[in-house]
Amino acid sequence: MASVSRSFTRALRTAAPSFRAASTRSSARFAVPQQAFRHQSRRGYSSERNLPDGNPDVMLYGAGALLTLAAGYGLYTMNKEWFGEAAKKLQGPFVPKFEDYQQVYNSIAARLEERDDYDDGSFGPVLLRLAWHCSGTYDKETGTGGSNGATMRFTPEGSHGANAGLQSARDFLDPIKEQYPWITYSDLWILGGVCAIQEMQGPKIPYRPGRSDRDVSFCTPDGRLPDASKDQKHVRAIFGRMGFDDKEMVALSGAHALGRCHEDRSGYSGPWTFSPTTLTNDYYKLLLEEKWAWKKWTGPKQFEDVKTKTLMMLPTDMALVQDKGFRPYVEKYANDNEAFFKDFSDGVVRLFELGVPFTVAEDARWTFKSSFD
Ligand code: DDH
Repeated sequence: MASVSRSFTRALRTAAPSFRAASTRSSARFAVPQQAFRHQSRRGYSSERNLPDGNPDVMLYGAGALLTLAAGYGLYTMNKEWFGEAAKKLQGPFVPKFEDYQQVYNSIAARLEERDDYDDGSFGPVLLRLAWHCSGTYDKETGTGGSNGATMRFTPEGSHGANAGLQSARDFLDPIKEQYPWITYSDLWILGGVCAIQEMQGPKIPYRPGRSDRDVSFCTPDGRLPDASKDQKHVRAIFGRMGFDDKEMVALSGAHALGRCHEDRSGYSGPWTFSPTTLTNDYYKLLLEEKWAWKKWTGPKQFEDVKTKTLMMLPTDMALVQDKGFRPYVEKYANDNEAFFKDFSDGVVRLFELGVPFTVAEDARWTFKSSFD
Protein backbone atom coordinates (compact mmCIF):
# COMPACT_ATOMS: atom_id res chain seq x y z
CA MET A 1 0.00 0.00 0.00
CA ALA A 2 2.83 2.37 0.93
CA SER A 3 4.39 1.97 -2.49
CA VAL A 4 1.03 2.66 -4.15
CA SER A 5 0.68 5.91 -2.15
CA ARG A 6 4.20 6.90 -3.00
CA SER A 7 3.65 6.51 -6.73
CA PHE A 8 0.43 8.49 -6.45
CA THR A 9 2.18 11.35 -4.58
CA ARG A 10 4.97 11.29 -7.12
CA ALA A 11 2.46 11.54 -9.92
CA LEU A 12 0.90 14.57 -8.28
CA ARG A 13 4.22 16.22 -7.82
CA THR A 14 5.11 15.84 -11.44
CA ALA A 15 1.68 17.01 -12.60
CA ALA A 16 1.70 19.61 -15.36
CA PRO A 17 2.45 23.09 -14.05
CA SER A 18 -0.78 24.41 -15.52
CA PHE A 19 -2.71 22.00 -13.33
CA ARG A 20 -0.80 23.10 -10.27
CA ALA A 21 -1.31 26.77 -11.05
CA ALA A 22 -5.00 26.27 -11.61
CA SER A 23 -5.65 24.94 -8.16
CA THR A 24 -7.05 27.66 -5.92
CA ARG A 25 -5.82 28.57 -2.47
CA SER A 26 -7.73 27.09 0.36
CA SER A 27 -9.74 29.41 2.57
CA ALA A 28 -8.53 30.30 6.04
CA ARG A 29 -11.30 28.18 7.46
CA PHE A 30 -9.45 25.03 6.35
CA ALA A 31 -6.00 26.31 7.04
CA VAL A 32 -5.58 24.87 10.50
CA PRO A 33 -6.76 21.32 9.86
CA GLN A 34 -4.77 21.33 6.65
CA GLN A 35 -1.64 22.24 8.54
CA ALA A 36 -2.24 19.60 11.13
CA PHE A 37 -2.92 17.03 8.46
CA ARG A 38 0.16 17.97 6.53
CA HIS A 39 2.22 17.71 9.64
CA GLN A 40 0.92 14.27 10.47
CA SER A 41 1.29 13.17 6.93
CA ARG A 42 4.89 14.17 6.80
CA ARG A 43 5.59 12.44 10.03
CA GLY A 44 4.11 9.28 8.69
CA TYR A 45 6.12 9.24 5.49
CA SER A 46 9.56 10.31 6.64
CA SER A 47 11.18 9.28 3.40
CA GLU A 48 9.23 12.02 1.62
CA ARG A 49 10.32 14.95 3.75
CA ASN A 50 12.46 16.62 1.14
CA LEU A 51 9.70 17.33 -1.27
CA PRO A 52 10.47 19.73 -4.05
CA ASP A 53 8.40 22.90 -4.08
CA GLY A 54 4.85 22.38 -5.21
CA ASN A 55 1.44 23.80 -4.56
CA PRO A 56 0.68 22.75 -0.95
CA ASP A 57 -3.06 22.62 -1.62
CA VAL A 58 -2.65 20.18 -4.41
CA MET A 59 -0.45 18.12 -2.17
CA LEU A 60 -3.09 18.20 0.52
CA TYR A 61 -5.91 17.11 -1.77
CA GLY A 62 -3.64 14.42 -3.10
CA ALA A 63 -2.95 13.13 0.36
CA GLY A 64 -6.66 13.20 1.20
CA ALA A 65 -7.51 11.27 -1.93
CA LEU A 66 -4.74 8.86 -1.13
CA LEU A 67 -6.04 8.21 2.32
CA THR A 68 -9.55 7.63 1.06
CA LEU A 69 -8.21 5.28 -1.58
CA ALA A 70 -6.12 3.47 0.98
CA ALA A 71 -9.03 3.10 3.39
CA GLY A 72 -11.29 1.87 0.60
CA TYR A 73 -8.73 -0.56 -0.70
CA GLY A 74 -8.07 -1.85 2.81
CA LEU A 75 -11.75 -2.38 3.48
CA TYR A 76 -12.21 -4.02 0.10
CA THR A 77 -9.36 -6.48 0.55
CA MET A 78 -10.48 -7.21 4.11
CA ASN A 79 -14.01 -8.05 3.10
CA LYS A 80 -14.65 -8.55 -0.58
CA GLU A 81 -17.82 -10.52 0.15
CA TRP A 82 -19.30 -7.64 2.10
CA PHE A 83 -18.73 -5.38 -0.88
CA GLY A 84 -20.45 -7.94 -3.13
CA GLU A 85 -23.37 -8.12 -0.76
CA ALA A 86 -23.59 -4.35 -0.49
CA ALA A 87 -23.62 -4.09 -4.27
CA LYS A 88 -26.36 -6.71 -4.44
CA LYS A 89 -28.42 -4.81 -1.86
CA LEU A 90 -28.11 -1.69 -3.92
CA GLN A 91 -29.48 -3.61 -6.92
CA GLY A 92 -32.39 -4.98 -4.83
CA PRO A 93 -33.40 -8.64 -4.42
CA PHE A 94 -32.55 -11.02 -7.27
CA VAL A 95 -35.63 -11.52 -9.40
CA PRO A 96 -35.03 -14.44 -11.77
CA LYS A 97 -36.19 -13.89 -15.32
CA PHE A 98 -37.01 -16.13 -18.24
CA GLU A 99 -33.30 -16.46 -19.15
CA ASP A 100 -32.50 -17.66 -15.63
CA TYR A 101 -35.12 -20.41 -15.81
CA GLN A 102 -33.98 -21.29 -19.32
CA GLN A 103 -30.51 -21.79 -17.85
CA VAL A 104 -31.90 -24.18 -15.26
CA TYR A 105 -33.77 -25.98 -18.04
CA ASN A 106 -30.54 -26.26 -20.04
CA SER A 107 -28.64 -27.65 -17.07
CA ILE A 108 -31.28 -30.35 -16.54
CA ALA A 109 -31.38 -31.16 -20.26
CA ALA A 110 -27.60 -31.47 -20.43
CA ARG A 111 -27.64 -34.16 -17.73
CA LEU A 112 -30.67 -36.24 -18.72
CA GLU A 113 -28.63 -38.86 -20.53
CA GLU A 114 -25.49 -38.68 -18.42
CA ARG A 115 -25.76 -42.30 -17.26
CA ASP A 116 -26.02 -45.03 -19.86
CA ASP A 117 -26.64 -47.61 -17.16
CA TYR A 118 -29.78 -45.88 -15.85
CA ASP A 119 -32.87 -47.65 -17.21
CA ASP A 120 -33.23 -46.93 -20.93
CA GLY A 121 -30.49 -44.29 -20.84
CA SER A 122 -32.50 -41.25 -19.74
CA PHE A 123 -33.72 -39.76 -16.47
CA GLY A 124 -36.52 -38.10 -18.45
CA PRO A 125 -39.30 -40.60 -17.59
CA VAL A 126 -38.64 -40.61 -13.86
CA LEU A 127 -38.41 -36.80 -13.78
CA LEU A 128 -41.81 -36.62 -15.45
CA ARG A 129 -43.20 -39.07 -12.93
CA LEU A 130 -41.88 -36.93 -10.06
CA ALA A 131 -43.57 -33.81 -11.48
CA TRP A 132 -46.85 -35.69 -11.99
CA HIS A 133 -46.85 -37.25 -8.52
CA CYS A 134 -46.31 -33.82 -6.90
CA SER A 135 -49.22 -32.41 -8.87
CA GLY A 136 -51.52 -35.42 -8.75
CA THR A 137 -52.21 -35.11 -5.02
CA TYR A 138 -54.47 -32.12 -5.66
CA ASP A 139 -57.99 -32.14 -4.30
CA LYS A 140 -60.26 -29.54 -5.83
CA GLU A 141 -62.75 -29.62 -2.93
CA THR A 142 -60.26 -28.68 -0.22
CA GLY A 143 -57.67 -26.99 -2.43
CA THR A 144 -55.01 -29.15 -0.75
CA GLY A 145 -52.13 -30.96 -2.44
CA GLY A 146 -50.64 -30.13 -5.82
CA SER A 147 -47.16 -29.13 -6.84
CA ASN A 148 -46.96 -26.10 -4.55
CA GLY A 149 -44.83 -27.11 -1.59
CA ALA A 150 -42.62 -29.99 -2.77
CA THR A 151 -43.84 -31.87 0.29
CA MET A 152 -42.53 -35.16 -1.10
CA ARG A 153 -39.21 -34.08 0.46
CA PHE A 154 -40.66 -35.24 3.79
CA THR A 155 -40.95 -38.79 5.01
CA PRO A 156 -44.69 -39.31 5.19
CA GLU A 157 -45.24 -38.38 1.53
CA GLY A 158 -41.86 -39.49 0.19
CA SER A 159 -42.45 -42.97 1.54
CA HIS A 160 -46.00 -43.39 0.19
CA GLY A 161 -46.08 -46.60 -1.87
CA ALA A 162 -46.98 -44.73 -5.08
CA ASN A 163 -43.82 -42.63 -4.76
CA ALA A 164 -41.42 -45.58 -4.56
CA GLY A 165 -38.39 -44.94 -6.75
CA LEU A 166 -38.87 -41.20 -7.05
CA GLN A 167 -35.90 -40.62 -4.77
CA SER A 168 -33.74 -41.14 -7.85
CA ALA A 169 -35.46 -38.18 -9.56
CA ARG A 170 -35.09 -36.00 -6.48
CA ASP A 171 -31.41 -36.98 -6.15
CA PHE A 172 -30.90 -36.16 -9.82
CA LEU A 173 -32.27 -32.64 -9.30
CA ASP A 174 -30.43 -31.88 -6.05
CA PRO A 175 -27.18 -30.69 -7.68
CA ILE A 176 -29.25 -28.43 -9.95
CA LYS A 177 -30.87 -26.92 -6.86
CA GLU A 178 -27.38 -26.33 -5.43
CA GLN A 179 -26.30 -24.69 -8.66
CA TYR A 180 -29.35 -22.39 -8.72
CA PRO A 181 -30.28 -21.88 -5.03
CA TRP A 182 -32.83 -19.20 -5.90
CA ILE A 183 -35.27 -21.66 -7.47
CA THR A 184 -37.72 -23.42 -5.12
CA TYR A 185 -37.80 -27.22 -5.05
CA SER A 186 -41.41 -27.10 -6.15
CA ASP A 187 -40.69 -24.92 -9.19
CA LEU A 188 -37.60 -27.00 -9.97
CA TRP A 189 -39.37 -30.37 -9.84
CA ILE A 190 -42.05 -29.13 -12.22
CA LEU A 191 -39.45 -27.58 -14.51
CA GLY A 192 -37.80 -31.01 -14.51
CA GLY A 193 -41.04 -32.49 -15.84
CA VAL A 194 -41.39 -29.80 -18.49
CA CYS A 195 -37.79 -30.33 -19.58
CA ALA A 196 -38.22 -34.11 -19.64
CA ILE A 197 -41.25 -33.93 -21.96
CA GLN A 198 -39.67 -31.47 -24.36
CA GLU A 199 -36.30 -33.25 -24.42
CA MET A 200 -38.01 -36.57 -25.13
CA GLN A 201 -39.41 -34.91 -28.26
CA GLY A 202 -42.82 -34.20 -26.83
CA PRO A 203 -44.82 -30.99 -27.29
CA LYS A 204 -43.94 -27.65 -25.74
CA ILE A 205 -45.16 -27.32 -22.16
CA PRO A 206 -45.61 -23.63 -21.24
CA TYR A 207 -44.48 -22.91 -17.69
CA ARG A 208 -45.01 -20.38 -14.93
CA PRO A 209 -42.87 -20.21 -11.77
CA GLY A 210 -44.47 -19.21 -8.48
CA ARG A 211 -44.47 -22.31 -6.29
CA SER A 212 -43.06 -22.04 -2.79
CA ASP A 213 -41.67 -24.79 -0.61
CA ARG A 214 -43.81 -25.69 2.37
CA ASP A 215 -43.25 -27.60 5.55
CA VAL A 216 -44.13 -31.16 6.52
CA SER A 217 -47.60 -30.17 7.75
CA PHE A 218 -48.68 -29.74 4.12
CA CYS A 219 -47.99 -33.40 3.22
CA THR A 220 -51.08 -35.01 1.73
CA PRO A 221 -52.51 -38.28 3.08
CA ASP A 222 -51.61 -41.54 1.34
CA GLY A 223 -54.02 -42.77 -1.33
CA ARG A 224 -54.45 -39.69 -3.52
CA LEU A 225 -52.53 -41.15 -6.47
CA PRO A 226 -53.98 -43.86 -8.72
CA ASP A 227 -53.73 -47.55 -7.90
CA ALA A 228 -52.74 -49.45 -11.06
CA SER A 229 -54.59 -52.61 -10.05
CA LYS A 230 -58.00 -50.88 -10.24
CA ASP A 231 -60.57 -50.14 -12.98
CA GLN A 232 -62.08 -47.15 -14.81
CA LYS A 233 -64.26 -46.20 -11.83
CA HIS A 234 -61.12 -45.65 -9.80
CA VAL A 235 -59.39 -43.73 -12.61
CA ARG A 236 -62.40 -41.38 -12.85
CA ALA A 237 -62.55 -40.94 -9.08
CA ILE A 238 -58.87 -40.05 -8.78
CA PHE A 239 -58.65 -37.71 -11.77
CA GLY A 240 -62.14 -36.34 -11.15
CA ARG A 241 -60.96 -35.26 -7.68
CA MET A 242 -58.28 -33.18 -9.45
CA GLY A 243 -60.94 -31.71 -11.77
CA PHE A 244 -60.18 -33.57 -15.03
CA ASP A 245 -62.68 -34.91 -17.58
CA ASP A 246 -62.54 -38.13 -19.65
CA LYS A 247 -60.66 -36.58 -22.55
CA GLU A 248 -57.99 -35.18 -20.24
CA MET A 249 -57.63 -38.48 -18.40
CA VAL A 250 -56.94 -40.33 -21.64
CA ALA A 251 -54.59 -37.62 -22.93
CA LEU A 252 -52.57 -37.59 -19.71
CA SER A 253 -52.29 -41.38 -19.72
CA GLY A 254 -50.31 -41.10 -22.98
CA ALA A 255 -47.31 -40.34 -20.75
CA HIS A 256 -47.00 -44.12 -20.47
CA ALA A 257 -45.38 -44.09 -23.90
CA LEU A 258 -42.40 -43.19 -21.71
CA GLY A 259 -40.42 -45.10 -19.14
CA ARG A 260 -41.08 -48.44 -17.57
CA CYS A 261 -42.29 -50.27 -14.49
CA HIS A 262 -39.72 -51.56 -12.02
CA GLU A 263 -40.24 -54.61 -9.86
CA ASP A 264 -38.33 -53.03 -7.00
CA ARG A 265 -40.52 -49.91 -7.11
CA SER A 266 -44.14 -50.62 -8.01
CA GLY A 267 -43.80 -54.39 -8.33
CA TYR A 268 -44.84 -54.22 -12.01
CA SER A 269 -42.34 -54.89 -14.76
CA GLY A 270 -41.46 -53.63 -18.23
CA PRO A 271 -42.02 -50.74 -20.65
CA TRP A 272 -45.26 -49.83 -22.43
CA THR A 273 -43.63 -49.08 -25.81
CA PHE A 274 -40.56 -49.91 -27.85
CA SER A 275 -39.26 -46.33 -27.59
CA PRO A 276 -39.51 -45.46 -23.88
CA THR A 277 -37.43 -42.29 -24.13
CA THR A 278 -39.34 -40.67 -27.01
CA LEU A 279 -42.85 -39.34 -26.59
CA THR A 280 -45.18 -40.55 -29.34
CA ASN A 281 -48.80 -41.74 -29.59
CA ASP A 282 -47.52 -45.35 -29.67
CA TYR A 283 -49.14 -46.07 -26.30
CA TYR A 284 -52.60 -45.70 -27.89
CA LYS A 285 -51.62 -47.53 -31.05
CA LEU A 286 -50.25 -50.48 -29.13
CA LEU A 287 -53.27 -50.56 -26.82
CA LEU A 288 -55.53 -50.94 -29.86
CA GLU A 289 -53.38 -52.94 -32.26
CA GLU A 290 -51.61 -55.49 -30.11
CA LYS A 291 -53.11 -58.57 -28.53
CA TRP A 292 -52.80 -58.40 -24.77
CA ALA A 293 -52.97 -61.26 -22.28
CA TRP A 294 -52.42 -61.60 -18.54
CA LYS A 295 -48.75 -62.08 -17.82
CA LYS A 296 -48.04 -65.43 -16.24
CA TRP A 297 -45.91 -64.68 -13.23
CA THR A 298 -46.04 -64.35 -9.48
CA GLY A 299 -45.97 -60.53 -9.54
CA PRO A 300 -49.01 -58.22 -9.51
CA LYS A 301 -51.59 -58.75 -12.27
CA GLN A 302 -50.46 -57.03 -15.47
CA PHE A 303 -50.83 -57.52 -19.21
CA GLU A 304 -48.14 -58.42 -21.71
CA ASP A 305 -48.21 -58.28 -25.51
CA VAL A 306 -48.77 -61.73 -26.96
CA LYS A 307 -46.38 -61.23 -29.88
CA THR A 308 -43.12 -60.23 -28.19
CA LYS A 309 -43.91 -60.60 -24.47
CA THR A 310 -41.67 -57.59 -23.88
CA LEU A 311 -44.27 -54.86 -23.47
CA MET A 312 -46.75 -54.36 -20.66
CA MET A 313 -50.03 -52.68 -19.77
CA LEU A 314 -51.42 -52.04 -16.31
CA PRO A 315 -55.03 -52.90 -15.51
CA THR A 316 -55.75 -49.12 -15.42
CA ASP A 317 -54.21 -48.76 -18.92
CA MET A 318 -56.43 -51.51 -20.25
CA ALA A 319 -59.46 -49.78 -18.69
CA LEU A 320 -59.03 -47.02 -21.29
CA VAL A 321 -59.94 -49.35 -24.15
CA GLN A 322 -62.54 -51.26 -22.18
CA ASP A 323 -64.53 -48.20 -21.13
CA LYS A 324 -67.04 -46.72 -23.62
CA GLY A 325 -66.36 -43.16 -22.51
CA PHE A 326 -62.57 -43.42 -22.72
CA ARG A 327 -62.17 -45.52 -25.87
CA PRO A 328 -63.06 -42.85 -28.49
CA TYR A 329 -60.20 -40.70 -27.21
CA VAL A 330 -57.79 -43.64 -27.36
CA GLU A 331 -58.81 -44.10 -31.03
CA LYS A 332 -58.51 -40.41 -31.76
CA TYR A 333 -54.99 -40.14 -30.33
CA ALA A 334 -53.87 -43.39 -31.97
CA ASN A 335 -54.79 -41.85 -35.35
CA ASP A 336 -53.62 -38.33 -34.75
CA ASN A 337 -50.35 -37.62 -33.02
CA GLU A 338 -50.86 -33.87 -33.36
CA ALA A 339 -54.20 -34.03 -31.55
CA PHE A 340 -52.52 -36.11 -28.84
CA PHE A 341 -49.67 -33.60 -28.45
CA LYS A 342 -52.09 -30.69 -28.25
CA ASP A 343 -54.35 -32.28 -25.61
CA PHE A 344 -51.42 -33.77 -23.72
CA SER A 345 -49.73 -30.38 -23.49
CA ASP A 346 -52.94 -28.66 -22.35
CA GLY A 347 -53.58 -31.39 -19.78
CA VAL A 348 -50.05 -31.36 -18.40
CA VAL A 349 -49.98 -27.57 -18.09
CA ARG A 350 -53.20 -27.75 -16.07
CA LEU A 351 -51.93 -30.70 -14.00
CA PHE A 352 -48.65 -28.97 -13.13
CA GLU A 353 -50.47 -25.82 -12.03
CA LEU A 354 -53.14 -27.36 -9.81
CA GLY A 355 -53.42 -25.53 -6.49
CA VAL A 356 -50.59 -23.08 -7.20
CA PRO A 357 -51.30 -19.49 -6.12
CA PHE A 358 -49.65 -17.78 -9.10
CA THR A 359 -49.13 -14.05 -9.10
CA VAL A 360 -48.63 -13.86 -12.87
CA ALA A 361 -51.38 -14.37 -15.43
CA GLU A 362 -51.81 -17.44 -17.65
CA ASP A 363 -50.76 -15.48 -20.73
CA ALA A 364 -47.43 -14.75 -19.05
CA ARG A 365 -46.35 -18.41 -19.26
CA TRP A 366 -42.94 -19.06 -20.77
CA THR A 367 -41.99 -21.60 -23.40
CA PHE A 368 -38.47 -22.91 -23.07
CA LYS A 369 -36.19 -23.65 -25.97
CA SER A 370 -35.38 -27.32 -26.21
CA SER A 371 -32.25 -28.99 -27.58
CA PHE A 372 -34.17 -29.57 -30.81
CA ASP A 373 -34.97 -25.90 -31.47
FE1 DDH B 1 -47.79 -43.60 -14.48
N1 DDH B 1 -47.05 -45.27 -13.61
N2 DDH B 1 -49.63 -44.03 -13.81
N3 DDH B 1 -48.46 -41.85 -15.24
N4 DDH B 1 -45.92 -43.15 -15.04
C1 DDH B 1 -45.77 -45.75 -13.65
C2 DDH B 1 -44.72 -45.20 -14.33
C3 DDH B 1 -44.82 -43.98 -15.00
C4 DDH B 1 -49.99 -45.14 -13.11
C5 DDH B 1 -49.13 -46.08 -12.56
C6 DDH B 1 -47.78 -46.16 -12.85
C7 DDH B 1 -49.75 -41.41 -15.21
C8 DDH B 1 -50.85 -42.17 -14.82
C9 DDH B 1 -50.78 -43.36 -14.17
C10 DDH B 1 -45.56 -42.03 -15.74
C11 DDH B 1 -46.33 -40.91 -15.98
C12 DDH B 1 -47.70 -40.83 -15.73
C13 DDH B 1 -45.67 -46.95 -12.88
C14 DDH B 1 -44.41 -47.76 -12.69
C15 DDH B 1 -46.91 -47.19 -12.39
C16 DDH B 1 -47.31 -48.38 -11.54
C17 DDH B 1 -43.53 -47.16 -11.58
C18 DDH B 1 -42.26 -47.92 -11.38
O1 DDH B 1 -42.32 -49.14 -11.15
O2 DDH B 1 -41.19 -47.31 -11.45
C19 DDH B 1 -51.43 -45.20 -13.00
C20 DDH B 1 -52.18 -46.27 -12.27
C21 DDH B 1 -51.91 -44.12 -13.69
C22 DDH B 1 -53.33 -43.79 -13.93
O3 DDH B 1 -53.62 -42.85 -14.71
C23 DDH B 1 -54.35 -44.48 -13.50
C24 DDH B 1 -49.81 -40.05 -15.65
C25 DDH B 1 -51.11 -39.22 -15.72
C26 DDH B 1 -48.55 -39.69 -15.97
C27 DDH B 1 -48.04 -38.35 -16.45
O4 DDH B 1 -46.89 -38.13 -16.50
C28 DDH B 1 -48.96 -37.30 -16.85
C29 DDH B 1 -44.19 -42.18 -16.21
C30 DDH B 1 -43.43 -41.18 -17.07
C31 DDH B 1 -43.73 -43.40 -15.74
C32 DDH B 1 -42.36 -44.04 -15.98
C33 DDH B 1 -41.45 -43.79 -14.80
C34 DDH B 1 -40.09 -44.42 -14.94
O5 DDH B 1 -39.37 -44.40 -13.95
O6 DDH B 1 -39.75 -44.90 -16.02
